[in-house]
Amino acid sequence: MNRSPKLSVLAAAAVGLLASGAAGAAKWDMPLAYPASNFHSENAAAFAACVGKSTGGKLEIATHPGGSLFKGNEIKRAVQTGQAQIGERLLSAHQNENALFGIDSQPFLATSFKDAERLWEIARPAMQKLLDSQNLVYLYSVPWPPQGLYVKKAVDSAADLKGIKFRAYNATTAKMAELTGMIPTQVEAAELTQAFSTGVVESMITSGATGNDSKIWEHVSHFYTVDAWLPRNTVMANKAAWNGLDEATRKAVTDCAAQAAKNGYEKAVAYTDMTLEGLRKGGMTVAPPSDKLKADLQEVGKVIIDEWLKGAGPEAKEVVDKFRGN
Ligand code: PCA
Repeated sequence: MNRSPKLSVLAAAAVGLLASGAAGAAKWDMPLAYPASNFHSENAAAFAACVGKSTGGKLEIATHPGGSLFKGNEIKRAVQTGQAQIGERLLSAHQNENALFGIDSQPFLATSFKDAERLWEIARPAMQKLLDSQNLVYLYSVPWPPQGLYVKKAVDSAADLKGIKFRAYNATTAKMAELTGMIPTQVEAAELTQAFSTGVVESMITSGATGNDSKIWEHVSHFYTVDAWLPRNTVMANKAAWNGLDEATRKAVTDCAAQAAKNGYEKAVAYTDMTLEGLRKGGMTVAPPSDKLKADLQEVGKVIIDEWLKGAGPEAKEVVDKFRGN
């Protein structure tokens, strides 16, 4: 009761020391938006294990898959503000903050794994700088398999899509829906099953992996391998949390991150055919789009990318020019 202010300051300092561990051990929370069994989440768990092991427990990272700690659309802000020290996010969903975040989701710009990697390598310095300006430290990034179209019936052209309720996950998917006469609603992957079961949405553009994650064959019948783009999940840390690590720990994290980028890429490639097979096993028709459907989507895609470029800053334009070899 009579504790002098000086003593309570000392006590608080002692508590602070205990919380961060006398030997400087730290515990980080890593929110993930996708289910534990998803390859990105498995990869993140392996990354966390790698960090724990190579730092001898000096930094322990606890992953929280399925949007259990923060929902997909909350993760970036949570890491920026330090509510979580590290997290994984589909950055293209933040294109409204800066056009550069949408670079990986421009229709038919990079449609193969190789091109998606090349595009990302070109974009990376600008992306790292942008994240840094937002209090975020870039650690690694992994592509999703190519994006295709899920529908409840056979479709031969964009005209067949008119009036369909469509699940969007970023600006490009929403715009694609609008321009083909569909009605877009933003839905996080964790809420997909519910959105399809309640009829809130009936179609989407995403990977075979996400279709498998949500047993989508219970709701739709066709998957067209449009290969529209390969969006990415990016793992980033809060800058203050990062600066609080000693040099050796940072090196361990960076090394584990490089390994995770490599492993994640390989998993994404392997999951492409595996998950399409999963859709077939679920009873779905998996087929390439008709020439007409592909041409229609490419036409719409051109409108989207041209508009995006108009609103983009010089960095994004430079990346695209370099990628296109201009
Ligand atoms: N799955 C994520 C983004 C892209 C993908 O393949 C999703 O549908 O939310």
